[in-house]
Amino acid sequence: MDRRKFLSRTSGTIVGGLLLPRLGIATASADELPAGTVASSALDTLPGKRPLVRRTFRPPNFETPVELFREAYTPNDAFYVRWHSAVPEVALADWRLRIGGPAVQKPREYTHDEIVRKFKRAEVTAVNQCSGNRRGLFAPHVPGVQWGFGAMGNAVWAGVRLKDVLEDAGLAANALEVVANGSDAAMLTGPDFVKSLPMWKALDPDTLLAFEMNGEPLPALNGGPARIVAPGWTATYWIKAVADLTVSDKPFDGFWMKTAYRVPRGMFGDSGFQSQDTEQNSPITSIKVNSLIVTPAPGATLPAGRRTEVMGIAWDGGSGIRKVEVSLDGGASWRDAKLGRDLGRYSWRQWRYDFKPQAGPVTVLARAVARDGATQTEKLVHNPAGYHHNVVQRADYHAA
Ligand SMILES: Nc1nc2c(c(=O)[nH]1)N[C@H]1C(S)=C(S)[C@@H](COP(=O)(O)O)O[C@H]1N2
Ligand SMILES: [Mo]
Repeated sequence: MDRRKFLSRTSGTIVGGLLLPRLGIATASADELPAGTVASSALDTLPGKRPLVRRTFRPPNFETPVELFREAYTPNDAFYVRWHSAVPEVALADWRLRIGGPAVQKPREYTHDEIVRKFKRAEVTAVNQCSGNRRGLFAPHVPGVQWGFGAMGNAVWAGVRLKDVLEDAGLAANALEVVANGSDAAMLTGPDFVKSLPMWKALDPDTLLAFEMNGEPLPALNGGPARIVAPGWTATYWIKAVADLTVSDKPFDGFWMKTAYRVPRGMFGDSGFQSQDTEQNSPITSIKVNSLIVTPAPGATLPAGRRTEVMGIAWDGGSGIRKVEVSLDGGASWRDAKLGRDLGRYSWRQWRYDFKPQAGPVTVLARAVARDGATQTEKLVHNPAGYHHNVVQRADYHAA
């Protein structure tokens, strides 16, 4: 796959709301745009951001240029942006979090001050990756935002445990899901963006109500004043500008749960989200093990006969990275790359591989193996909404 060709390509017009009836999975609706919105891949700026790769302007969908993944933590001003709606702007002083619903004993409302005074600070380093990252690489093409490699980033998220806040409001024995809603309103063309989490994930001590990203207040574009951080799960669950939590005793059946963000049942293993599984499909949940070759950029000229270092990153849905293997002979033999510092099981991990290329074409393959034994796929596992692209990475160079 030639990344330069991909990045310079202009994606087409997105068709809205295509539904595959057999599986009951919405495709374009899953990570989509209203019909008629024109996608483009120009570098462009958003307030407070350095130039990012623009996929759509309204709503703002911008990805991080791959070379920025050289950094262990993705800087806030380079972090990708994905909205289904206009971006809400809420001042921290005006922000409130309402908790209620049929499975809450003491429905109530918190200010930011109350939350930080009452609950212990908590922090997690985690990859935030859009479910549709790399969708633009799918062949055959699938509708939706035509993301390249940059709908992801790694950051230190800080705030309080979602568990502490939920337990303070009193959970009833029949609590099944926590439904999170942000203060963004629905676009004219689509339903309000609302997502639910199973209780076990909402109560996981690593799941946060976060106010900070890399030591700074969350930028509004990335969900300030507060967002859900569900480490290991794709970013669709990381509700931004969160305003409302409903603890429910029934499976939440809003469009973005029931119809969108789904994969054929069993194609990617157990979802871990039983109350949302149907016979045909499951919600997309945890991130699949993956890697990325960051430098040198594909297409670069390498110095023949001299030491060259390939650098990349690898991550998964929270088991951690066991090893990254590199092949220089088309997959006939593999050698371990050197892993960088372990920044935590939800973080990505840097890796490096040294070699002396011989003059001529050079192809580098990279594949990560997670601690749970999972590895990347050799061929794309095609699915209607374009999720979980974790094909073994390939970069083509020329040595001279
Ligand atoms: N309120 C709200 N939260 C949201 C969304 C949204 O449209 N509205 N999009 C979700 C999706 S699909 C993704 S990929 C992430 C993107 O997070 P980021 O913009 O901080 O990179 O936010 C998630 N949280
Ligand atoms: Mo997403």
